[in-house]
Amino acid sequence: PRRSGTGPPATAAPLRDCQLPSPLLVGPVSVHLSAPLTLDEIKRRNPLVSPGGRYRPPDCEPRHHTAIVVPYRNRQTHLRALLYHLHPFLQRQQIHYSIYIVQQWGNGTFNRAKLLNVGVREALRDEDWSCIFLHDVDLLPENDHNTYTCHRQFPTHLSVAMDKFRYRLPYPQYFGGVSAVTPDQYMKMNGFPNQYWGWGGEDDDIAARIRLSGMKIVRPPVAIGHYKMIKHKGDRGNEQNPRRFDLLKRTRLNWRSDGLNSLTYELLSKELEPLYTNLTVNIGEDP
Ligand code: UD2
Ligand code: MN
Repeated sequence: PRRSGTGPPATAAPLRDCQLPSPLLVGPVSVHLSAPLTLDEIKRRNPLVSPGGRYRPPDCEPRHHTAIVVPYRNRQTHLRALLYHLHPFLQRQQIHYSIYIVQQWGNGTFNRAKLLNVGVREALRDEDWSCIFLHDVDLLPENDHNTYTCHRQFPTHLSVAMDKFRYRLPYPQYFGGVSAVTPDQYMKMNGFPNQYWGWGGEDDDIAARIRLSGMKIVRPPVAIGHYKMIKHKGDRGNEQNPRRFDLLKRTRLNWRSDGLNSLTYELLSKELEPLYTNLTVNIGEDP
């Protein structure tokens, strides 16, 4: 019988560990972006996803437990495209997972890194995740051999080859797009900066923290880390942050005092939607 919920089964026989690699993988997939489906249709295509956007392989014991955290505001069509692609993608990888959409409340300047901090903290309240993914809403993975799991020792950067950068890494320290940390790695680097309001810089700050806390970045092969970014303009409320260069000069001085250990926010609501957990959060305003 299929176990329900996330706790250990009461009477069911233990499941065998999922095979490695997953026999369900197909490799490269073509990602088409025309006319994303409605949420109802996406749910119908993913019948085994339970409220909150949670999933566990039904007939084997998963080896990986991954929370996907998406910083978000006002990107409905991108969100639908992401859910449409990511649910089947993760199920083919036979991972136990959950998708968290961390929605910034209000019209203040957007703060991606702070939303990611909130997502990590809230996700870890739910479950002892072995891996946490930090995922832009507009990036769609194009090869399911790019597994959504963590490296034991070091943070991972997954989106190494995007169509927007002609399928190359734009610069060696680049850490934007899609990345992953274990809870231990996250604590070691004191999480992410809270002070980057507006577009840019926060991903470079995160890359610097990794180095400063004695770790390095690992990456999948370029042939596998392919992503499509849905084309978009800059959002209102997320204008380029003119202070990003000054902030980046201070990462070395600030990373120990700004981050996970200085995070404050107000969780306004948490809803278990059919395809994702929606966290609406007041993260304050650019002072
Ligand atoms: C790049 C990086 C991204 C981040 C950003 C600078 C890539 C592929 N990604 O993205 O990781 O470092 O630069 O901050 O290079 N968002 C909303 N609503 C908004 C604004 C942003 O949901 O109004 C979220 C959404 O998940 C989006 C992400 O923030 O994907 C990054 O913002 P972007 O897509 O506008 O920036 P982009 O594509 O230059
Ligand atoms: Mn983008």
